[in-house]
Amino acid sequence: MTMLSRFRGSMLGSLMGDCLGGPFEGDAVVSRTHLNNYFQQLRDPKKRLPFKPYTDDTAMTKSVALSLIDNKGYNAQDMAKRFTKEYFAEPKRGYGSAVHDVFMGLRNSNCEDPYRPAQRQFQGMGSYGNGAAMRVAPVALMAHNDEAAAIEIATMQSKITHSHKLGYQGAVLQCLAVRAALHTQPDDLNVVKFTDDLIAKMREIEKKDADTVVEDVGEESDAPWNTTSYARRLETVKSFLQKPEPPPMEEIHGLLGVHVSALKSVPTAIYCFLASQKSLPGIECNNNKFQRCIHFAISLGGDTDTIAAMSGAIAGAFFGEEHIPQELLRHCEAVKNALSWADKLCEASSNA
Ligand code: 8NA
Ligand code: MG
Ligand code: MG
Ligand code: MG
Repeated sequence: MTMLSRFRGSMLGSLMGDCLGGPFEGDAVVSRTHLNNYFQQLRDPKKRLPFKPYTDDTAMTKSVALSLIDNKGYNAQDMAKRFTKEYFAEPKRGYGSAVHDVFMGLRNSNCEDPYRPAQRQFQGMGSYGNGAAMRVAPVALMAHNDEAAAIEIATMQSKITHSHKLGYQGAVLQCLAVRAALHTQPDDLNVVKFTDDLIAKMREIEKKDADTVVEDVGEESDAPWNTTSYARRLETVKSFLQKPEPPPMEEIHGLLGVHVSALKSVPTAIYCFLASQKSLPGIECNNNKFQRCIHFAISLGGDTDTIAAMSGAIAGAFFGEEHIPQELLRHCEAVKNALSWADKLCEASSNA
């Protein structure tokens, strides 16, 4: 499989998760029967169905991709300007409720300090939403040859909107997962080793960030900053993968989460990708593992578009364009655009 096929797979996977997951965003429960019917209808060539628009996940991914391409690397001010322009051109793409203030601040200051408005969010705490992680896949593609650069750019692009440690660390984890998928041969995937490698990397990153640790008051509280460690969440992912069957939904919700916070969605997206390597009870997918991954992510409910977009970006990078069902893609908005971002990122990254 070529790197270009993986780049295209990742951009299409992210787009598809966003478009197909969108109709379920915010649903606490998604019926298995309903979801199987949904996918069956989408795959039926005779069915005429409403077109599935993309949301903020893809709108922001587009800005990250085009900024990296046109600047041949990271340029904070340019990226901030693109986020702002995109938002004010189409503010109704389903953005998070607080991020509007960042775009207002960026527009009013003409992006003079592209990090300043984000630092003011939530009384100076910064946002820990998953908005920086959901858009990070192009960084993994652009910096696929350079892990240190990938971590640095993933962090800095986050801080334009998400300055809370859990916001930018979540983006770094998602970026590392896409990079790992790009570099894993399909026959060589060991789901436990894949998770262990991410745990080791996140331990290292969390250690370096330890000066900004927020007091850990245990697993029980609902506030996401209380379980501050991505490495710990990934340990849970590993324990789930070691069971013969996925745990009950309540356990996935309780221990990983399906929330708009990065901590309670990025490890979940990684779990969806890894768990879908095997058949999953109640998920009908014509034995297509890529489809299984998107389908499983949506079946968890909650922030469905974003979790499916993140797991789709990882799965697409792993399986490549060839494994993404055309019958599903035809329902998604902006497929040609996503392919052009992938092609240009591939060219730009090989010249980097
Ligand atoms: P964000 O920065 O507004 O964060 C998302 C939410 O997380 C906030 O609105 C808060 O509720 C909460 N939050 C974040 N940081 C803090 C904090 N420090 N203290 C207390 N609460 C906090 O936006 P974002 O870009 O991170 O959001 C991404 C999500 O928004 C994605 O799921 C995306 O699809 C979209 N989204 C849209 C809808 C919709 O109605 N269409 C619903 C949920 C999410
Ligand atoms: Mg969406
Ligand atoms: Mg969205
Ligand atoms: Mg969402």
